Amino acid sequence: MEKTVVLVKPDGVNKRVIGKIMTYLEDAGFKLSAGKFIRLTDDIIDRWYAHHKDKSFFPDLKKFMMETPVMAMVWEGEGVVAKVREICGPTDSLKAPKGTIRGDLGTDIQHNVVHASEDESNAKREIGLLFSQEEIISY
Ligand code: 3AN
Repeated sequence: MEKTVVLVKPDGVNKRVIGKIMTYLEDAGFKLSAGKFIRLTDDIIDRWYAHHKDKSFFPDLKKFMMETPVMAMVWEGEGVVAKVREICGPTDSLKAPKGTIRGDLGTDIQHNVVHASEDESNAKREIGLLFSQEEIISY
C-alpha cells in the first residue's frame, strides 16, 4: 500500500496541534502506520532538504527544524502521497486556503506546521532516513 511521511514541525509541536493534524488525516480515511518524536540532526536535515541547501533561507530553516523534536509519522492509503499534500495546502501558510492544515494552523512560509512527502520516491527515501522496517506496522 502507498505510504507517505508527515512531520509535525516544531511550530506545530509548540502549538499543540499534533492531535488535530492526525484527525485531518484520519478523517480523510488514511491509516497511521508509524509515529515517533525525533530530534532531527544536522546530517538528516542536510539530506532531507538537499534541494534547499544553497538557498538563503536554509540556515534559518535548519535552526527552526531543530527547535524541538518533530513528530514523524508514516501514513498509508490509496493515493496518500498526493492527497496528503492537498490536505496540507501550499507551502506558504498565508496563501493556503482555509480547510487545509497550513491554512488553518500555519503562520507563514517557514512556520507551516507540517511536512509531507512530495512524491512516492521521496516518501521511500524519507521513510528510509527516519524509520526501521519493524517500526512500521500493519493492522
Ligand atoms: P513543501 O514543504 O511544501 O514541499 P518545500 O519543499 O519547497 O515545500 O520547502 C520545504 C520547507 O522549506 C518549507 N516547508 C518551509 O518551511 C521552508 N521554505 C520553503 N521556501 C521558503 C522560503 N522562501 N522562505 C523560508 N522558508 C522556506
